[in-house]
Amino acid sequence: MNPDGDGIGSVLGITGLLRGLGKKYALICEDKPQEKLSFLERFDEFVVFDKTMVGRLSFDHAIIIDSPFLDRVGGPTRLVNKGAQILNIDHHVDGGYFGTVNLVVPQAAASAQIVASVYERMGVEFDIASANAIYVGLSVDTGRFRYSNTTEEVFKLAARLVAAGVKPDVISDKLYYQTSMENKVAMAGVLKSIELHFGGRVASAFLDYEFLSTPAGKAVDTEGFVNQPLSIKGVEAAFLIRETEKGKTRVSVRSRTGLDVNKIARAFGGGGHVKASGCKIAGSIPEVKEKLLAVIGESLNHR
Ligand SMILES: [Mn+2]
Repeated sequence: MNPDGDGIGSVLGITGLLRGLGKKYALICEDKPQEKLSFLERFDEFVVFDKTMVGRLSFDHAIIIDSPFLDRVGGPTRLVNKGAQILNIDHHVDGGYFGTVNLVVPQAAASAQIVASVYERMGVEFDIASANAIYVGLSVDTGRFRYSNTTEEVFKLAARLVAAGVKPDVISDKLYYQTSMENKVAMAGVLKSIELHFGGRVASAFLDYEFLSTPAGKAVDTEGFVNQPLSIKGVEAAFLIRETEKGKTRVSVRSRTGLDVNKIARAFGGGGHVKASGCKIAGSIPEVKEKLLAVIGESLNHR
């Protein structure tokens, strides 16, 4: 569901291995992959799940990448036969270890890093399509090589990918510097909505249904918007509320001091990473904001 650049990059990243081994495969996800990733080779191989596939397609082997729980995969799990072998590749902190084999490495910066390690273990060279895809996963999940997960290992892998032919300037441009006018309008709305709480330690922002239901609102990719409230001096944690339907919201929560936002998202049935998590909360924007601030306030008090 809603695969990000690491999810898509990792899946495309492993196709080079599968091809090399002469395997037949299909790339299936619940939601349409982000258009901005369409520059990646083999992107067109992705198919979006639909119910008519059930019974028509079935698999005895599945590789599920960058998803902490089987629930997060959605419809495609219905194509996996009972007793099938599942390889679970992931780096989420509290993964469900739902695979027959679990290649779950919470210390990894990105699932793409784990995919790359499979190449290395098998002694297989990266083909350029897979190298580009793995680089995308690495770049997206390290916040453009900026977060604290940007380790020596990450740079060493990036260097190997560049040696394999990846052009960092080209990829950065495609990923981050080809936004739409709608994106700028939405960003303006986010900036206008920013509020500070708890003496400036927490910042909130939102996009309401009135905007998100317009054609411009529907077209916009809000990934990274939460970094706007987060990047204010003194702010330890920030959240962005997106009212996707009347009375229903999707929330992104971020921290830059180690305040565990995974715990905060989990309080609402969501989850993710210590510094980056998400959840869905029912209610109007003011209600959701109040609920979140109550839980965040608790966490701040316990520090
Ligand atoms: Mn990831």
